[in-house]
Amino acid sequence: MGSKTYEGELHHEDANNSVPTKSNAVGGKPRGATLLEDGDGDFDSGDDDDEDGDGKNPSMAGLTPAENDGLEKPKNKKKKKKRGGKKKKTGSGTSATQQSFPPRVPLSQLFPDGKYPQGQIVEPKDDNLSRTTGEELRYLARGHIANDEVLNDYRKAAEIHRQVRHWVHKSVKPGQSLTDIANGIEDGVRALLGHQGLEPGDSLKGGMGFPTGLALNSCAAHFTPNPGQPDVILQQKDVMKVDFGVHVNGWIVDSAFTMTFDPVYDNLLAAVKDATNTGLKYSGVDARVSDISAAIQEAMESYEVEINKKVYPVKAIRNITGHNIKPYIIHGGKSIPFVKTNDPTKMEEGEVFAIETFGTTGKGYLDDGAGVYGYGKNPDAPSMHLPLASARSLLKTINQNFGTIVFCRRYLDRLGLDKYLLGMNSLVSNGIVDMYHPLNDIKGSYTAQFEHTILIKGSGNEIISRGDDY
Ligand SMILES: [Co+2]
Repeated sequence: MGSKTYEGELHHEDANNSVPTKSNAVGGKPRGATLLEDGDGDFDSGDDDDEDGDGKNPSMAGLTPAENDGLEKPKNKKKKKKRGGKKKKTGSGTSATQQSFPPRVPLSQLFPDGKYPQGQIVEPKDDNLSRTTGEELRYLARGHIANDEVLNDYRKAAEIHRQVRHWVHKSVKPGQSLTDIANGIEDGVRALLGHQGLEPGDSLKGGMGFPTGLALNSCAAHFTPNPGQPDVILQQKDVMKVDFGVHVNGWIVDSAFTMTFDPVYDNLLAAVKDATNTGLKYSGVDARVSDISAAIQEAMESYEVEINKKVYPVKAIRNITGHNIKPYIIHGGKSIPFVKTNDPTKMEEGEVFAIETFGTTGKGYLDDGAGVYGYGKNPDAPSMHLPLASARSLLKTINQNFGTIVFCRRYLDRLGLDKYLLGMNSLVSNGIVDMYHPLNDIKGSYTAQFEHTILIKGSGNEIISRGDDY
């Protein structure tokens, strides 16, 4: 899920310190790296010292069609894929059984020892080295007693993401409706988590990290099917960004890829994949946002793509960014643009980032589209008396089921809610809930996205959502 920057932000940031890109921690103290040789490095939740929670999240929004139809919707029945708990080479889990197709076997059954495979560990670039003393390591360990558990939760969320997207790669085809695809992804995630999220509090233990994004063509991000609106059927010529999140105890894996069914877009996808991998490579303790962004842009804009006999330079989109992630908060206040900036903000030990990039054949600037993508409770929501009973009861439902996790109308419908729009409008107008809209480049353009979640650790960053697909 991308973070939309405020309009013009990138142009004033030199003069204006209050933009989200640099919301905190300019030159923050480097903290040490922790690391154990088995790769179970401690990992600091990053919520200790800079939780200013300025909640300056860029706007997001979403929109559109679909009807909500139930939960279970296996699409193509294909033969079972064997892929029991796909393991990364370094994985320590053992799979007692295999994942089904569509995926419905809870991950805990595939990894009976409860240890989930680690992601890709990458050496930090030399110029981002952080040095840590034993003393610092002990300090971190004391400060973050739940570290191993947190890391394991994170790896579980990532493995669920990989297994569910494996099903997407194999089963999603033109002719299917976006509602069916979204429901299929969400049914898979919830089944593997073992949390259907139908009882109060259940989806706070594990659930969708944000509304499943299925953005087509010029729509770059923040589109999810909504109940009661005309459904959209995936076409052969479409470029679809599949962006979904999985959380375990609030630790959100945010990872996305682009699907196409026509090789004409291959270079567009290659540009964006390269840009995202470049961003990941430049990430690390003490890495500067400005350096990461410049490297991303250079990689992205070294490509061109020919579509319908016209050659387009691939442009990096200027007003949506990667972002850090905090527990239950998808946009933690730091932003990683895909275009050059002078932002001196650094990544810090223990932080989590969603490194995503978007490339386009359009103008490289996104506008809010019609409709709604989703809603998210503002972490700094004012507490106030709400005169409207429907707003009060809706807020209670939100607190019980989502907290500050972004959700969409389909997620409310499956809880049995209806007629909540008036209450929602009241929550939005009172600043308690933020609303997100679809983000579109110009009509006729094509946009693509790739995204991974990376844990910043001085001893070796962990691209936790890395798979053999992207
Ligand atoms: Co994201």
